[in-house]
Amino acid sequence: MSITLHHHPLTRAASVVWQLEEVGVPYTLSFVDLKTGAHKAEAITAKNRMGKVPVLVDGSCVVSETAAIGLYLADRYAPGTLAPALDDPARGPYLRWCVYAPVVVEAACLAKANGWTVNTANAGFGSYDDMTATLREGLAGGPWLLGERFTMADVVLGATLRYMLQFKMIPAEDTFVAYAERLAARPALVRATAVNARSIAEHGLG
Ligand SMILES: N[C@@H](CCC(=O)N[C@@H](CS)C(=O)NCC(=O)O)C(=O)O
Repeated sequence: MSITLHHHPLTRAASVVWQLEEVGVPYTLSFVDLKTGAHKAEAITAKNRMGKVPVLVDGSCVVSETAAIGLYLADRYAPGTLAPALDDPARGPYLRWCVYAPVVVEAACLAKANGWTVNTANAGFGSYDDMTATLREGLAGGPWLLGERFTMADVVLGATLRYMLQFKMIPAEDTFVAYAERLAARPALVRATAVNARSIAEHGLG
């Protein structure tokens, strides 16, 4: 089977390149030109009705949503390593952190950045301060979310945290910065950054 990532290097698709490099499977990038609206054309909307990237196609399997793509790749290509096995108790926290990134971290950061006033009891992402405290505690054991074990949860949540730090949507506290530095040293992230940089240059996005 061949894997194609519908990609734009300045989007969340960049972190799927990191996911792919971590699992170590061959893949092809298919550039989606957001400027020309290519993501709203049928080639993409037939695969993801949202008309958004990333979209991953692996043979007859189509997956969208960055966290879901990470979960898929780890289960399919790195079971027992990047994805804890189904009967491993670590599976619980693993799934929790993968879902926490888009559902809580992203949403709480967006709410704060945009000054949205929400009822934190009803809003699933709760309060920004509870979110940062949860992350702080989650990373306290380190070096990774599951302690000594690096998993796809570190890629999914780590990519979100790196983005939030870059755009100052999360405070540059030692715990968060040190975690981001450990992630930046991952050879797979170094390779992914080079792949994304080549795509930026190739498509004149620099
Ligand atoms: N929840 C989706 C979000 C995907 C998303 O918003 N992608 C953006 C780029 S980062 C996009 O395609 N935006 C173009 C548009 O919506 O017009 C995920 O996590 O993958």
